[in-house]
Amino acid sequence: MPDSKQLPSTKDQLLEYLKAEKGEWVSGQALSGRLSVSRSAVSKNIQRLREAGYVIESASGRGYLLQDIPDRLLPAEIQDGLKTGFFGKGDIAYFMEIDSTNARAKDMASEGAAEGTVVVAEKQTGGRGRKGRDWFSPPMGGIYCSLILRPEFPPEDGPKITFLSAVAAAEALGRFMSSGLTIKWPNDILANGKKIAGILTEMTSEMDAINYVVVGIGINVNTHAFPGDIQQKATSLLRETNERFSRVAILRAYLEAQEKWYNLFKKEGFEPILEKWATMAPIVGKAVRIEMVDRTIEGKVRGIDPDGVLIVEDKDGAAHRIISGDVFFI
Ligand code: BT5
Repeated sequence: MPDSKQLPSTKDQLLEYLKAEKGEWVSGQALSGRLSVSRSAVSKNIQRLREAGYVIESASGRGYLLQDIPDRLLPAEIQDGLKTGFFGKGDIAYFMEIDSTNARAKDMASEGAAEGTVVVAEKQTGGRGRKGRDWFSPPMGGIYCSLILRPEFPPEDGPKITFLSAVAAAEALGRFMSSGLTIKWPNDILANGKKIAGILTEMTSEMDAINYVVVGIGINVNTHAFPGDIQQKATSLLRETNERFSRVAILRAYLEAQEKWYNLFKKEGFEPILEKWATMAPIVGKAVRIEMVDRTIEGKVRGIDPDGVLIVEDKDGAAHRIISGDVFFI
């Protein structure tokens, strides 16, 4: 598997040269000279780029011209201009179709994949939410991405990564949609009250140390329509703004924000994350119903404790500490 220390492949270098020419023709001879490979290796790699969706014209006597870059979450596109130190800088495993990027990332993490490794797919056939629920993952409409973390903090801090990721995702989306974004405890990003992104954090740990955390995020970007059961509660950037967006640009923004908040967490702890989270998650004082695995309670949210636990007071005045569940505003 390629890592950040390996030289870029001939295909990636070729792409870099074509991009640098910004719409100008480049001769096959010039490319073969610059890359120190044969003319036939140039044409073979041009073919591979075309198969990946790049539109490259060729004409005898003129050479090659990069006409269009596909709207795909290709590793070379994600890394082009990515302003992170390690998230997405090493391995990016790319799939046209996969069951679940989280499942793949967990396999890779258990085989030793480094922190910052990213798994992306254009489509998921078994995209998952919490408690085994489905995540609607149509081709090219959204971003389906999982990120491997290896934090050196105790397992009880693991769930805080969900808060951190929600803040990062909301901040990143805020660069593309200026208002209407909120966070719903603990893992939903809403746009004007409808779900635009969801986060699934999965972790394996020993008694006193985390082995790895996989943060899976699904963001609805250019999705036009949703199936019946989620039609009323799901939305996308396209539906909210009537504009199509570059999924690569959004993914880059998310990786950058995720790394920024992760570094802050490591340096200053959970407080600044929770503070930011609270400004984006209007829940305190709200009447809610919370459905948990074993029970449902109704009451008023009194606050969030310093660990992100929701404090809900029921009609008899009893306070409940809720670690995970589904919130419904009533
Ligand atoms: C989540 O679960 O919101 C976490 C979703 C995480 C998906 C990502 S995609 C990349 C990575 N690989 C995976 O396999 N998963 C992660 P939860 O809070 O349980 O919400 C699930 C519920 O949201 C479903 O039961 C539906 O009601 C609704 N839903 C399903 N697909 C949706 C979509 N595309 N947009 C909005 N809502 C959706």
